[in-house]
Amino acid sequence: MANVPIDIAEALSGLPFWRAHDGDRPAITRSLRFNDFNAAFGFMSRVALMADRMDHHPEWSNVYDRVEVLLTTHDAGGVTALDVKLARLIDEAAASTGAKA
Ligand code: H2B
Repeated sequence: MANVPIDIAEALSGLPFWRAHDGDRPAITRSLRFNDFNAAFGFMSRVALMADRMDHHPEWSNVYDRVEVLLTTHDAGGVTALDVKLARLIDEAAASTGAKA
């Protein structure tokens, strides 16, 4: 079952661009920077379509060329395989949209 919390360190072991959220709840985060707003928003548009198809949605924010992403599974109260799957898709979208970090 995909909706069961997993160990965050284990989840992060296969996700070199991600780190543990330093906050009040279990989550993983990635900070990204792009060439400009157009690239950042293009990335967000791609991810939005994938996330909605998965019915699994990021918490994120954008300031010009930067995007901050936080993934957690609200229903499960932790990080699950769904977050790892979405993180991988985000990494692919980031690479193909010219993410710098
Ligand atoms: N996204 C995330 N990140 N966690 C959830 O628990 C979640 C979601 N639940 N997207 C979904 C939608 C749920 O609220 C709907 C009703 O399926």
